[in-house]
Amino acid sequence: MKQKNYTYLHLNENLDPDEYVICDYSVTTDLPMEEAADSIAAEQSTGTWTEISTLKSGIIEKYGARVTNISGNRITVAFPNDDFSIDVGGVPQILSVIAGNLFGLEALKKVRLEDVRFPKSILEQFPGPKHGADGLKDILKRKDKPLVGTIIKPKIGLSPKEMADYVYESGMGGLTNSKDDETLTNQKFCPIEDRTVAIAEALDKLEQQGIHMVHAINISTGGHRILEAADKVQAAGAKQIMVDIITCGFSAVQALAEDPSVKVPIHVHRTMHGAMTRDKNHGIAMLPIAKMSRMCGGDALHIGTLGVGKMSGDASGDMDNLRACLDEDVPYRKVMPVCSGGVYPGMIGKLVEKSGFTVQIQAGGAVAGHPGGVRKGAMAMSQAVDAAYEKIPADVYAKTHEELKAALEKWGMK
Ligand code: CAP
Ligand code: MG
Repeated sequence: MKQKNYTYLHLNENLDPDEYVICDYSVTTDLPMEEAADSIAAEQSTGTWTEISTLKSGIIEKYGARVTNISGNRITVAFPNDDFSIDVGGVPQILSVIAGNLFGLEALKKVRLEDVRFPKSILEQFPGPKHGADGLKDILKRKDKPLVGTIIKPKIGLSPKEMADYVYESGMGGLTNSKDDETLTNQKFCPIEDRTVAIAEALDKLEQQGIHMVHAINISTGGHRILEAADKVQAAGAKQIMVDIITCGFSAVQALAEDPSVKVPIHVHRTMHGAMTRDKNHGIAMLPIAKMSRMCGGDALHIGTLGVGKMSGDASGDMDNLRACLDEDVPYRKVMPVCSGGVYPGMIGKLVEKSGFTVQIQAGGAVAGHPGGVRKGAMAMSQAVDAAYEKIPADVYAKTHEELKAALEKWGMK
């Protein structure tokens, strides 16, 4: 009898997935779930907390969100395509619809956006990666094995020359990638142009020895300056750029990916995502973030460490993120999934067993913290990836690889 009063409930209705943006939410509430779902659909589409005289007939039918499923505390809400802006490809407005006011509704204790499925017409508005996982592999001339990289540590405080030396040593040790850390951008102690030039020289020196490596320069800055920052570092020789997608906004990545002047791959860091993703009952799961990062054109994306590293996150959620990077059902190139955060050689076997070989494995502490220094730290990481690729346990491989052995002695096996 109640159901009749729930304006937005269309349970078990079969909708054309090309006509709606379809979201799954988990909801914690003392209200009956029907009521909670109805209030979310109302708030995020045509309703508000009371009846209103301006809601003319037909508006709800055309533009109202439809709750199509309730299963325990999980609900599915479909938003008609017409609810989204005709200014094509705008993440901010999409987020305001699917992940806006609902988080603050007093009637709900918690709400989490778990997943989103976009119709073809919206997917086609976005550029997707210019290079993607395959493009990165091509640039690095590394066909089959996982990429293996480092985050230069300490995060801040090194000079351009010290960073360039670090990159050179990493390349000599066998790493394919290195990157700035998320808090390093353009500080006095390490101006971005000087750093880019110094690192480009180190990369050239490696290239002359047949070693292919890229370093991602963190250009994260205000949206009004992001393209200018990309131009500046590309002119200084950057081979890859990095953007902190949550702090800069999805649109920053999209602006870069859509601009023809940006030629180099974009490494997407997700610092601050924990504020949204960590509470399993509230916020936004990483999966929708991963999907939108790919839509906006990120070439590589941090997805977590599949349950083995230092950052919170669980294996199954991280695997969902990985699949969102590699999924072939969307009209984009694949994204290189990046596993980073407390990674050390003794855990790489387990990691790669789960991830497969299309992955970039990264370590900061475990490279700079190796007892033999950066080059040996890089060698140990690279050896651990080789061992995983050949499906040889790291401790067996370490018998003939002393750098790996030293790393296992320091940090153990996982
Ligand atoms: C890793 C890292 C990355 C985290 C972010 C750090 O360094 O540079 O920012 O991986 O985690 O500062 O912690 P270590 P996530 O290898 O020294 O841990 O990718 O999960 O957002
Ligand atoms: Mg970091």
